[in-house]
Amino acid sequence: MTHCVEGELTPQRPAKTSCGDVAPCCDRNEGHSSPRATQGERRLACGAEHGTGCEEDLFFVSTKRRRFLGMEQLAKDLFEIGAVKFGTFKLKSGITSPFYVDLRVAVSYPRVLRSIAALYLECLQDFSGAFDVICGVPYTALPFATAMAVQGDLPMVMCRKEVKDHGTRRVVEGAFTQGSRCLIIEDVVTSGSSILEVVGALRAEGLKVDHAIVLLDREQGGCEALLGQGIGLRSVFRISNLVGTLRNLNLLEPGKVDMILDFICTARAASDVKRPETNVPSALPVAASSSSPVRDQLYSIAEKKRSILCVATDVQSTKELLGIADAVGPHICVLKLHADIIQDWTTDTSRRLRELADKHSFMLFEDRKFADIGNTVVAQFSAGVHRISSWADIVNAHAIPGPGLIEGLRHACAISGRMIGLLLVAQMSSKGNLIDERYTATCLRMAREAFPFCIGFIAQERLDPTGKLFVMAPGVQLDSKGDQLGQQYNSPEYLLKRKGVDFLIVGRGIYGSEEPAKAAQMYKELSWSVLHG
Ligand code: 5IU
Repeated sequence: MTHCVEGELTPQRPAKTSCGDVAPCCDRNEGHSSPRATQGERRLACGAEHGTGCEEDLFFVSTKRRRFLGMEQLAKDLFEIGAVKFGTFKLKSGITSPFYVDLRVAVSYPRVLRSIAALYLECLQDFSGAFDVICGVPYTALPFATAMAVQGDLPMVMCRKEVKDHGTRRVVEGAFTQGSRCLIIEDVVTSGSSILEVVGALRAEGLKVDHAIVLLDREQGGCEALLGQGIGLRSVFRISNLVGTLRNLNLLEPGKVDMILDFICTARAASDVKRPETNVPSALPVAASSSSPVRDQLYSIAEKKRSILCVATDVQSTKELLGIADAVGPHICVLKLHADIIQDWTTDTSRRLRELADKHSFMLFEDRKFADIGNTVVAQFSAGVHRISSWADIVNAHAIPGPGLIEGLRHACAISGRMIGLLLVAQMSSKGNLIDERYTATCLRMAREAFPFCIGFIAQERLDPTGKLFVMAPGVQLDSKGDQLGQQYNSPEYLLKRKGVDFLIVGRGIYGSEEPAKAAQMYKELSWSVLHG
């Protein structure tokens, strides 16, 4: 599995030596690496063994702490040597940015260079794969990769930017064999294009490349672009967490921090949200194992039943609900409901609904749209008449209360012992709704941070270019443009082909029709053929 992650959150235990000692690949007390890995251990400490003893847990905690301290010190150093500046800067693209990053100056500060190498080496421990060589992206990352190679005792290759017109005319210098697994080292990622250039050259020479580490991710879509090309990116810092660290160190005023975060969000919205309306490929092909069991189950059902259809059942009695569920069951991958509309809801309703979900193989989506503080949603999710966490497979929430809400739901989900996926409401179908592009972009950021618990969005267009976070779109009907209360309908073709959504939610178009089963079959076949025809 490859995904975009940052350094401090998921430290792994270090590799063990052959005699069983814990042997960190970096000497963290010094903040730099110890060249303990031998030739034979050159899997770069990626195959870390996980013990169960409590000493190891203590080690785990202190590893995390050491990494955090290393990052804090480096953030301070980068600020002090002027590698990261805040003010008003005109970028090459013409955009005015409130921050500027130029890591080239780091080569003049051996201690900073050592810290950079040590933090890259720390990141290595988070990979589950193995690497034979590393390769720095020219030019700024070359000294970084070299320092890392020396500190970590890692073989390196170099990829030329320009090929000489004399001599060997080699593009990749150094010792490697066909199929050697290469890890890319980069200083800063914006769009990901520099990394992709090097990946192309390395792959053309027969090296296998599927991971990169970057010191700083500017959070402008590079991570997703790389993922789209099969490159998993790990970053030591993302710009938002570098800025947060500097604020915590009192090196940045809160007002400036807000301005910078606004800039990051707006720039990301421009790269993520404003896409051309034509030829947006649907994400269904991105069905490979995603590390989210709920997402994987949904995609597996969708593929098996050849259905991307979710039926919304806004009916008021258990009898109607179960009747529709049984009728449309064979044609859908998800049944969406509002339990609070059902007048005679009992635990028997949820039990029988689950039986139908299992019988026809569809998932249950409670459209509860949680929107309160974390503490309250925990209770709304798991207690009360509906006890949603005991039967739902998917729930949704508004992002407006902030990450505490997501944490609360995740916590309640863990307590329930069931696998439940969350969708954030990032856009609405109703006329005059108050959601704007910035809010949507913030939802995207929150969802990425909450993956794999958060698996996607309720929205009207594709938001995550990689398709990992999918979109279910409500407001779908063939025969109507809307209702009297602001609902707006689009056709399956428009939403799937032009807007790149992944699943369609159809309510009255199906449960309001004379023959819901027939209508469901029609929407199922139509949407599947739009997608694959
Ligand atoms: N729904 C919307 N639009 C939204 C959101 C949810 O229609 O923006 I968020 C829900 C409401 C209803 C279903 O349960 O999706 C759509 O039903 P109709 O197809 O009957 O309009």
